[in-house]
Amino acid sequence: MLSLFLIVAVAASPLVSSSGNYRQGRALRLHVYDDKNINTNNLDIADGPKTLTACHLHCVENEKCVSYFYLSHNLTCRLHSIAFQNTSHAVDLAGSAYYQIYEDWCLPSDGHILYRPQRVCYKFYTNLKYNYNDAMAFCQGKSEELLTVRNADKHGQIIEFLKDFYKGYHVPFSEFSKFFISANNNTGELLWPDNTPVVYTDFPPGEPSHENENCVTLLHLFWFRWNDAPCDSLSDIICEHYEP
Ligand SMILES: [Ca+2]
Repeated sequence: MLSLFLIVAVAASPLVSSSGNYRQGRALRLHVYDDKNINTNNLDIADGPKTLTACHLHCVENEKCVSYFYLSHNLTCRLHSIAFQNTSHAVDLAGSAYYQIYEDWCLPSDGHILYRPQRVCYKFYTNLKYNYNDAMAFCQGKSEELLTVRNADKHGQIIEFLKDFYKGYHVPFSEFSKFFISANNNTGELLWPDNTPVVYTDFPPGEPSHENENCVTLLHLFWFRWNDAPCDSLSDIICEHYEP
């Protein structure tokens, strides 16, 4: 499903742009969502009818806005806090169109997702299974870094995205996804790769469980809260880069 989605996204083209005092937010229309609608992860329904351009500006002005649905038949504009990644839970709705916000340093056409409040750009890889060292090398090979989660705001955005991403999938218990973050405990203290201590954590009760678990994953089973895990276990990958 993901690879098909990305191919469709590449074929789309930016239709709306803003200028002046607004951030350089532009919007990519994802035609795979034409005449479909998703009414979750809502930020706001703009009061009164809006033109498409006004809807776009309404989103760009709201830093938390990642994407929007626009309904041409009644000029309705609805802002969303995540970038939807599949249509499995969309409903049919004639005249509905879907747009994702991007900036030049973070392009949805190659599968990246922009989170403007922290000026960070993510890409999710769910078909790869790497141990920690290979995950670090994989992201560095793409001139990116393995995911860091230094605060609750960023973690919350990732959780919201991942919960939606997996909503449409049947996931057997044995295949619950997990994503390494870049922190490790190899020196006896949990550190980020730049050797700064990990301050924000979100381990549920019973974790960290420690034994030979020097790396950390966001675990589907825990709704993407933290779990210490062996560094040689295999994980899906989230790479990221910050605004240059
Ligand atoms: Ca553990």
